[in-house]
Amino acid sequence: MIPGATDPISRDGKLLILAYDHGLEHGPVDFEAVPESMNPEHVFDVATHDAVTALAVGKGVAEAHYPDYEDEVNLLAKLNGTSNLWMGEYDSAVNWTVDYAKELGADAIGFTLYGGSNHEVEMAEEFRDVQEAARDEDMGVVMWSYPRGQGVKNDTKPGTISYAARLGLELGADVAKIKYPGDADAMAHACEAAASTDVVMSGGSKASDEEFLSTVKEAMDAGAKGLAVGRNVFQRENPEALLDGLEKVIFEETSVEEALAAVEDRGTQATLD
Ligand code: FBP
Repeated sequence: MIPGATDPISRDGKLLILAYDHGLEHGPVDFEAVPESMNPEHVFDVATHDAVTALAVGKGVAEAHYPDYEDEVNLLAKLNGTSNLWMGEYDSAVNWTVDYAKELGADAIGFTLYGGSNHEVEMAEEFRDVQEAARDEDMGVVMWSYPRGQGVKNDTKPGTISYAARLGLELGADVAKIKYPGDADAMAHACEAAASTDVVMSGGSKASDEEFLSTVKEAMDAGAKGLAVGRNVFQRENPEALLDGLEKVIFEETSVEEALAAVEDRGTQATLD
């Protein structure tokens, strides 16, 4: 990590990245819960919430929609990604270059690395090119560090998640986005393993407000610098309410109870409106 690299996508050194690359990674099925989330404009609007420090999207969505939001939203260009329509060892296509992301107004770049895949070597070499190009442009680098594939038996085992966090440091990411390893001690170990690379927790499938905010709180207390979340925000009818709660826990370091009260307040307000 180089000093200041995450400044354009963080607030007080903390990050809340809204991820919206699911249309590519999972397909439109992820938008069924809240049909308006199929339209990128809906999610760009959500990303204007004060709590969101960057929106992570792929090339096509950025090209079509970022020009309308460049004054209000920080862009994290997710450079590689692939559908789940094919079968085989984990891999991901590099769909756009750092230069093109910069041209579209990106503030930082994101890249998935599947450590443990039979394609890890090629992916790490692709990451090298992207990371060095990002350094030339003074852009921060966020690694989606997801150990997966033939070499990995359990991708949320504490030792595996700590290794994922460490890969972020070793390969030159400013931020390593990792899955929550199940408990606070394991998360603290992963944050230690990442050393000077910031760690953010990956959101996962939709959970209740209380469950999700409690896990985020645990991760923050264990040393995480924030969150990169998709479904837990855009699969909610009132995503702004949960973002109010996340803002409390992440940036104001409040208790979960206080964060839940903020979620409820916004819900009540929506009912009155
Ligand atoms: P979620 O918060 O919805 O889990 O999003 C985080 C993310 O990394 C997305 O950027 C990506 O599309 C998705 O998870 C990948 O999920 P999976 O674990 O199925 O590969």
